[in-house]
Amino acid sequence: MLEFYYNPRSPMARRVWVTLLEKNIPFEPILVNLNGSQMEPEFLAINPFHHVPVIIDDGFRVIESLAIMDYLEAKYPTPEMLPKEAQGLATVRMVQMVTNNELLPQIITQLYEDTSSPKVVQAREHINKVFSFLVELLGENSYFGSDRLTLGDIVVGGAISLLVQSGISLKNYPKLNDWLDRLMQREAWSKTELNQEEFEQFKRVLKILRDRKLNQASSKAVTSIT
Ligand SMILES: N[C@@H](CCC(=O)N[C@@H](CS)C(=O)NCC(=O)O)C(=O)O
Repeated sequence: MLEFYYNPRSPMARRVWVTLLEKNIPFEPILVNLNGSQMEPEFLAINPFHHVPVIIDDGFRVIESLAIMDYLEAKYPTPEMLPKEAQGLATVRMVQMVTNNELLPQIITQLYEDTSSPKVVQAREHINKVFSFLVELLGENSYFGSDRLTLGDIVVGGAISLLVQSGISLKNYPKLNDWLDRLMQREAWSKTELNQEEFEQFKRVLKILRDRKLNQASSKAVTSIT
């Protein structure tokens, strides 16, 4: 059976988790505690970059959430979640890339900086720009790039639900608000949504991981100039 290495508080793992549930693919969940066990040799042999999610399917290992989702779509094509026609496909890819490149970095600022700091003000402006762009992309469709759920919805849905939990409102974006409600009514989404306590845990773990990354980057910089 397909093995799914995950942590329930990882937004990247949630993308894959929701895809597995929406496609009704049987899987064995393997919990990776992100408290250091991702650095153990056994897990590093599976993913040398110490990240969840990872899947192993028929002996084939896939890392990187977007690559895993593409793999699942190709191997388990029903229900179809990646439109084949040009505009639908491009829309899904735009949504995925804009989420990773424009939205996720702002979420980090939004979560950890003081709400009155200029960084948060800038982050909110950028988030609003992304929201307006998403409304345009959604158009009259129920989902991004299609009238059925797509891999674009899964990626941006996870990010926007985190933003809403962190206090960002969609009230100025009624179409986006309705779209998020549609997602959250689906079983795969309610099952994988964090409750408030889990959300606070997620923030603590993310802060530890982020500080560790920043420390590694600064000690590398010191080594390279000494
Ligand atoms: N680009 C990767 C990022 C995965 C990622 O950042 N995973 C985090 C959890 S959300 C993780 O496992 N962090 C553990 C660590 O950095 O040691 C993907 O999309 O799969």
